[in-house]
Amino acid sequence: MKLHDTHSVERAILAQVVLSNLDASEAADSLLELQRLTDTAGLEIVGQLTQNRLKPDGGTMFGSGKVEDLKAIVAAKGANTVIFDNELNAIQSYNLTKALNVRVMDRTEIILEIFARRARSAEAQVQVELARLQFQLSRIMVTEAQQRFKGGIGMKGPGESHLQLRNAPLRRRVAELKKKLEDIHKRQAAHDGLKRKWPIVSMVGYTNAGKSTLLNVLSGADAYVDDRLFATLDTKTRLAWLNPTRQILLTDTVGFIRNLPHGLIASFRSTLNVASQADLLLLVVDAAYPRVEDHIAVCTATLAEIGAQNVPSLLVLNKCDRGAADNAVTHITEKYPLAIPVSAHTGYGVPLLKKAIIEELQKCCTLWRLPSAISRT
Ligand SMILES: Nc1nc2c(ncn2[C@@H]2O[C@H](COP(=O)(O)OP(=O)(O)OP(=O)(O)O)[C@@H](O)[C@H]2O)c(=O)[nH]1
Ligand SMILES: [Mg+2]
Repeated sequence: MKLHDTHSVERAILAQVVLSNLDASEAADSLLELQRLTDTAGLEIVGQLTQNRLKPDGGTMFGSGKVEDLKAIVAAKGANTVIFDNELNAIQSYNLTKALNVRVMDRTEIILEIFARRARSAEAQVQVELARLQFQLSRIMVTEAQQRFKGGIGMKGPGESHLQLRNAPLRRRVAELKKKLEDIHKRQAAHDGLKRKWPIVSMVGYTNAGKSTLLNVLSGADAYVDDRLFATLDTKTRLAWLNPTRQILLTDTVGFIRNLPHGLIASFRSTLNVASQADLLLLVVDAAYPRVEDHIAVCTATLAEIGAQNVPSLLVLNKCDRGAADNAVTHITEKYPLAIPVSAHTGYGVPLLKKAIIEELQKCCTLWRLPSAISRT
């Protein structure tokens, strides 16, 4: 399903500066992911350009010659958008927009765009609007500082009070949205109190790893599944039977990705909090993905960022029905012997996964310490 209608498709050129600390395959991978993000956001990719640099150009990210090349590609391909895989600061974004005369975005903006289009629940919509406004304000603040600098150190630039006035509605809206979120969370907290009869197992992992598919398999739910990044933005919680005597609450939530914008993490903190408040995490990865260890590393770092690093977890290697997963499974189970290979599509490994969840919960969940003989039925 395309999110965009075909008449208004934007034509995008992807741009990437490969810095010296990135190896070639990592850079290629990041660009491939940007392609998927761009496609998910409904833009058509009509070209791409990369440049190797020791460090980014402070004013335009690419060097000046490469900006000219980019300009030529934009004209030749009739593009109206340029998307950088690298994070652009306000000055780079401003200069590039001026030089190229088309819309310039970076990875953060494209992720924000996807989130904005996908947000369905009131909570997700407020969280995304907040993240977008804060992003917008952070860019304006840098431009303001630049103006002040031009006006002379310590002096107020001529447009400063005007800019502050112009930003006042944005700041008011931010305050309003924060209050709205607080109210939503208060209502949720009251509701969540009722749920603590069962252990909470939260599925986390890289976007597109198959979390929602696994939720459906384990609980018979009908969560939305799609071969696109960020199919899920809202937390879904379902009751699941692990065996005739054991029930858990299983939650599925927004996926992780490398360089997940900090503003989004902050705005989605309560959605992501299901992970830090869980009794057990299922860290789901796509074992058929060639650089699956990178995905594990991104997930581990994101879990630390949301304060869930100490929650017990099981590593779940999904998509084992795909031949490409064989090597990864051998390699990863050597490193993580407790990792569980499964296929949410064929059901392979699911009984073992249920058993492992029971065993882990018996070790770590105070709600749930029954004799192990019962749990192993
Ligand atoms: N081959 C194979 N494909 C799978 C398996 N599990 C899920 N998929 C596919 O992978 C894609 C993503 O699945 P989702 O369940 O939406 O993944 P997710 O982790 O919830 O993704 P986000 O919500 O975007 O973070 C879909 O096309 C699924 O059909 C599996 O075990 N094997
Ligand atoms: Mg999902």
